[in-house]
Amino acid sequence: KPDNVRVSYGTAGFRGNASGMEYVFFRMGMLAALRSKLKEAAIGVMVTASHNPEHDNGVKLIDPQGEMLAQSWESLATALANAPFPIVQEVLALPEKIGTPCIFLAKIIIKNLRPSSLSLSRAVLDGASAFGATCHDHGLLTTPQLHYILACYNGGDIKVDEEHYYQNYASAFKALLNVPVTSPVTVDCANGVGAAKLTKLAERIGANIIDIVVYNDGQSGKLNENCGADYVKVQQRAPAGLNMEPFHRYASFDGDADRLIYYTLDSDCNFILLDGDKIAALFATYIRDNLKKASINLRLGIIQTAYANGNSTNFLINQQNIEIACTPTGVKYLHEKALTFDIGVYFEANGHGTITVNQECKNKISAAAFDPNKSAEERFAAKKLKLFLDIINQTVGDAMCDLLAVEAILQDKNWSVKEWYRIYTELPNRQAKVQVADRRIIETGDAERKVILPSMLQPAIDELVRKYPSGRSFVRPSGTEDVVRVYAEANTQENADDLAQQVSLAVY
Ligand code: NG1
Ligand code: ZN
Repeated sequence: KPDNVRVSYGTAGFRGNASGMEYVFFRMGMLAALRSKLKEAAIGVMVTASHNPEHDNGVKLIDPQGEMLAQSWESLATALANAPFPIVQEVLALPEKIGTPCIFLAKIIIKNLRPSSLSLSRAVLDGASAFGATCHDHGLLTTPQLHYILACYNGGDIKVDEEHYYQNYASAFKALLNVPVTSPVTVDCANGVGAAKLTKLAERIGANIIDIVVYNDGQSGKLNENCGADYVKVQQRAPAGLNMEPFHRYASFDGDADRLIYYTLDSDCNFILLDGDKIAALFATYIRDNLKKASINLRLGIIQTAYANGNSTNFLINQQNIEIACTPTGVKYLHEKALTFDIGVYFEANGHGTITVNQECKNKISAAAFDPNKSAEERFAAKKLKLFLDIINQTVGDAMCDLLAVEAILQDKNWSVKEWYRIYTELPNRQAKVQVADRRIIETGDAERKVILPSMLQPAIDELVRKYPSGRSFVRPSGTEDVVRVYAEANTQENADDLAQQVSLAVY
């Protein structure tokens, strides 16, 4: 462990340049073993740096039901990762000292990808084994597959494997669709793990039901380089080399397949993005409409972050009358908030999101599908809703499941991508990043929409924002990169770009 380096468990665990990070992974193996012991359940360890470049890597822990690591343990993870070596040695000697055999009731599940992943996964396994944990290495998986497998395992299905995932979602999708999807969807898999996995899922569903064309399958291109959901969202352009035709459906995953973005061209060949906000709007309105048709009264909410486009928020509140909540960036916050609704639809604008439904509500919907006191139309809507919710991976945002869900809704509504993107028009926006000496001096409040410290920064941003019609801007320190992120939106692209640049200068 280098003496002068401090790492912290951020938005998505530990992440950074892979070289010299073994000690962090080893210690996270130790921590996973401890947590497994405490919870008397399997804990997941995901080795990935998602959409970051190939030379980066990262590690995050997954709690027993497939949820993110409890926030109270994040500071323990940070403390252990930064502890001086002798302390770690003492902790390692703990089992002998307390005289208990290192028997763990659960397993640690590992996944790996990048060139560095093999040795870093090894470090996790070593750390966990040093505490006597029994480890199950599941090899390559997408992040959401690991969440799913872990939740099933702890639910009692100890034989669960990857194939189980495909069978479950392929059959759920086929049960929902009454006729095949008529036109193909092309999916850029960011040269990541999603390519092989999506190919398998598509095979299980069958090309006669849906034609999924995999692009960027990792055979020639580099992971996340000029492709993938983050590239498409931030650059607002198609992955390099993709030949697009107007109104065809294109989608991008990120490197570990937990983000999904759609896009297309209009008749003038303008690039049209359908991001996480638009997916959330599609899901939420579909659920709301079917709840209404089935005469089921449940509390539906959408959870967004400050990155949600202002017009998506307007559309949902003012035109659709759907309840909205806003949380800080990071799926753990969105997920937690979603659980406070009967049905929660949460999405980050970058395409990471899912739907949560509590069991009682699921039962209510299932019961309505067979309720003799309801009309045939009501029962039909309830059944459709139940089948729709079956194709959602409730543990975490899952690009493959979300793709199937979008495809199913479009098919059911007989919509092309055109009707979908026209539900509202996005305000032009721009994301930028600024390198500063220490990004941690920036503190934010109000779900990251306001800067608290340094105190002069927010008044400066307010003054800049006032100059632009429909202007909005905020800044926050990234939890995964050593940068401050800047977001701006305004009435025109030029103004949004300009505002982002002015605010970047104010940060600098
Ligand atoms: P940071 O680096 O904290 O902005 C990014 C994303 C998050 C989340 C994490 C985890 C944006 C603006 N930020 O976090 O939403 O997805 O990565 O991958 O997209
Ligand atoms: Zn990801």
